[in-house]
Amino acid sequence: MSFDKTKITLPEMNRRSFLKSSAMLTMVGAASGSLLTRGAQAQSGTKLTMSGSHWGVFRGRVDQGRLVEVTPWEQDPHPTPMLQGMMDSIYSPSRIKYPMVRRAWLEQGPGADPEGRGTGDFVRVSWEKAIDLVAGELTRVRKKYGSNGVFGGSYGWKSVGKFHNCRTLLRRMLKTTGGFVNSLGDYSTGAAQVILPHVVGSLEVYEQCTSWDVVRDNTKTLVFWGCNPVNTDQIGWLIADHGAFVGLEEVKKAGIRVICIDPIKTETCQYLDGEWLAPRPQTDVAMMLGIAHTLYAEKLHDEDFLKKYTVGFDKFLAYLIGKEDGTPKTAEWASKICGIDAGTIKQLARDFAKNRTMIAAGWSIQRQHHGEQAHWMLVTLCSMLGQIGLPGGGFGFSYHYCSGGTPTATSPILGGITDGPAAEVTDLPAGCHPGSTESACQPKSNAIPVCRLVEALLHPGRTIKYNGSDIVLPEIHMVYWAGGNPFSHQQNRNEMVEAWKKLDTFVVHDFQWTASARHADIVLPVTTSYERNDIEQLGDYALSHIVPMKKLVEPMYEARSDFDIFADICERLGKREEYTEGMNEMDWIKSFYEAARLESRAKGMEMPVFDTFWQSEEALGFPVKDAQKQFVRYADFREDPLLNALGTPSGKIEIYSLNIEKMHYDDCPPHPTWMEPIERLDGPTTKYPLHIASNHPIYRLHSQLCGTKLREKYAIGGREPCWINPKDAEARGLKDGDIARAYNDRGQILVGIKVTDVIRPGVIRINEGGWYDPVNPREAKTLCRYGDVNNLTTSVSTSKLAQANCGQTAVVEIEKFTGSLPPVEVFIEPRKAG
Ligand SMILES: Nc1nc2c(c(=O)[nH]1)N[C@H]1C(S)=C(S)[C@@H](COP(=O)(O)OP(=O)(O)OC[C@H]3O[C@@H](n4cnc5c(=O)[nH]c(N)nc54)[C@H](O)[C@@H]3O)O[C@H]1N2
Ligand SMILES: Nc1nc2c(c(=O)[nH]1)N[C@H]1C(S)=C(S)[C@@H](COP(=O)(O)OP(=O)(O)OC[C@H]3O[C@@H](n4cnc5c(=O)[nH]c(N)nc54)[C@H](O)[C@@H]3O)O[C@H]1N2
Ligand SMILES: [Mo]
Repeated sequence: MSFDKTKITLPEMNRRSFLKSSAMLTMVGAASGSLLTRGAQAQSGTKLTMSGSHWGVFRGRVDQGRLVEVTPWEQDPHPTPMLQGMMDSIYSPSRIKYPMVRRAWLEQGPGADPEGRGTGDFVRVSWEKAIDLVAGELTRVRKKYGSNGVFGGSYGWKSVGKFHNCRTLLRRMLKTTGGFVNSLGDYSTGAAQVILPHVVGSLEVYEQCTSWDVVRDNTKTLVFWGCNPVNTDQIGWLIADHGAFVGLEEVKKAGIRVICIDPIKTETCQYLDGEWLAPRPQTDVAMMLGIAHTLYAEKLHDEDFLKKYTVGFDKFLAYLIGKEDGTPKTAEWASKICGIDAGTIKQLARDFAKNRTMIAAGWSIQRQHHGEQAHWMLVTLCSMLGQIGLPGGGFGFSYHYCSGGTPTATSPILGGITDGPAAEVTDLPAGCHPGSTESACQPKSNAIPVCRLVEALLHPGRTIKYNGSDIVLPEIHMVYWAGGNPFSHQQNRNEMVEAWKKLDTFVVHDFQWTASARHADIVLPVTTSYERNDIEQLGDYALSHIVPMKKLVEPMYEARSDFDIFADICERLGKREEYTEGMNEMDWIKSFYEAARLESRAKGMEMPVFDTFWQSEEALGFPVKDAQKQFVRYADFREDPLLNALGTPSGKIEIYSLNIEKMHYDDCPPHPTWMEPIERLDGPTTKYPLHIASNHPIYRLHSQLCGTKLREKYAIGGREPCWINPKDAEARGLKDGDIARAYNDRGQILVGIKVTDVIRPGVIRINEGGWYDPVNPREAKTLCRYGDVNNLTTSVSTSKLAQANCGQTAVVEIEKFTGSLPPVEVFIEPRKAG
């Protein structure tokens, strides 16, 4: 089976020009001492405007007010094909044109005909009216139910930009006007970011990794454990820098041994000619235990490291060798669970111990039931190997995300709009500083774990456990979303649809008719970031440039920016001045830049005045110190574990956690433990024969860009693709191009079949982010005709510790669809809207 369609190659041309220009820039910066480095000027004569996105820096060419061409920035080492979908998002037929209100809600009031949500019966209203309705409803709900009646957690990937940060702008509006319920954590690393502070004293998942240069020069075995950087490093939370692609290319050139542990032979595995091991999904902890047991049995573990840098190995050991529960976690034991043969597991232990080994782990392995255990067990395994803090050894939890491992530049932190006075921020999770806008760092009071909103709607007043505390789920009557797509990202869609019926009001800001907008009562059309000005940094880890994000085209139809909409709502509630602080878009952008300029000066660098920067059509570059290029994670801890103690209670790596012990959670024991998920491939209680890997999509950012022409690159028969192994396809009489129905007790979706041997038998792949397109929204568990995988996933939480989502926990059956095919309708505006 050829893989060409999805194979992402690394263009040599771009790479060479990247090296040339970056070398030149460093020289300019070094010679002048203060003068900052600047990119090449745009060719004179062409009207190119610079901006940036999750997909990278680009220049847009505008002809008669219309964006006609998007060119990746010359210094992008590996532009992503997704950039080409961006232009279409401005002009796609799924664009929301006007403020819209659901007819029943408008005519009969909040909460009317909740079953009618999603049927598309909207009425166009004026902006004036829409603002009145939203402001009025906020007042009504707060008066009747208190500020806890309004949920503004509004999780999502929005767009880049320090000013038009719609989620923060929403919280700012809700805080200014009277409070709301916030969300805790995120969907990406919900389990790992709660357990790892107990284990290594920091969130770790969003921490810089040992640099790619150090890996290239020192690592002998590079393991990608559920980790696919060639796909997932295409995007950034800030503007994507794509530095990891340079690192991957170096790894390939150096000929380092690569092992990929993944149910799919990933693009990364294929690019690096890696050895592919495909365990049963959700059994990684068992496989790691098998490796750990072999290390111990063959005396390959590093006792000195364990003694000096960790606590609790003895207690874990009792479990590992079976003293605690009578079951030694041997390679043979692990093999029965994970499906990798015992000989291979043992050999991995020997190879890891013999050579300098770096384990790069992705996050899918913790986005599953008992997901906390995976990263804890990986840290434990790496502690036994004793290479943490050595060049090219240990673990890295962000190589696949925002190009972790790309050295960090010496640059100022560019501030952004905040959600209000920091003084109100109390009771912060460990490792967070007040005023941080990170979702992991929101105060715990008046906040619920991000994926528990559905549970709160279904069971208001219920007390749930969370990381050692009790949270009483509030009684929510109004949900307000800006910058996310909950009808895409939340698991168990049909349960969610039921829960939503309890709501009086659902308000959504978006620029496209997503499933969330379709299920809203009030829909407000916003501008894309290409229709407004902003400013942003390049590279979450690299932080190498400050990028002017200049408006390319005028707002389409009646779209307005989130900021302007919220300012008007605040005005209705008498708070405009507090909200805007008397400043407009350019005032704010300039203020962020000027603050960075001051910080920069303190670091001995001189940034140009704002107008020069803004007019330049260039990203402003900052130097990278050699020390950063040679960065080794945990080198300082290894060098002096007392002076550089970790943020854990013991200051060391905690293989056994007394804090977790005190919580007495039956689903999160105090040391890493193999725990059966509620369902898995070939599991003891499993009802369905196939596991779904609901991975992150290759040509989308979640649901973003699903409504664009990029869909032509991957849709099969107009539906979301489903990869399936030839054996499983044959057993079901399925062939390439067929339309099939995937189903379980939770729901059913249509998908287009792609038969491929890069996927393990027993596993199918349906990416997250396909737009939910219910055939009949009034009917329970109705068929989704496009292929939103979250109709099939479970909403169970990882455990009482993190209460995180389990998007990767789902088993299903699939069959050829023989009925008459319902046409997909989700990519145009709702039929009855108008
Ligand atoms: N089964 C399964 N489910 C998953 C996952 C999985 O692996 N498997 N992954 C999970 C993860 S890690 C994540 S992060 C989530 C992602 O879930 P989301 O972050 O909710 O997904 P996006 O598609 O990025 O949604 C962003 C929305 O914001 C809108 N938007 C963009 N810019 C603006 C703006 O300026 N203003 C406004 N008002 N709106 C804007 C976009 O049009 C889009 O509709 O999904 C989660 N769900
Ligand atoms: N192109 C693209 N890139 C993205 C995103 C996107 O939507 N599109 N989203 C971004 C975001 S918000 C996030 S959080 C990150 C997500 O980053 P990750 O969570 O790491 O990404 P996934 O694609 O969910 O999974 C990574 C790999 O794990 C494998 N896998 C799945 N289940 C298992 C398992 O049980 N065991 C093992 N060993 N492997 C398993 C999958 O086959 C896949 O190859 O990606 C970011 N990058
Ligand atoms: Mo994510």
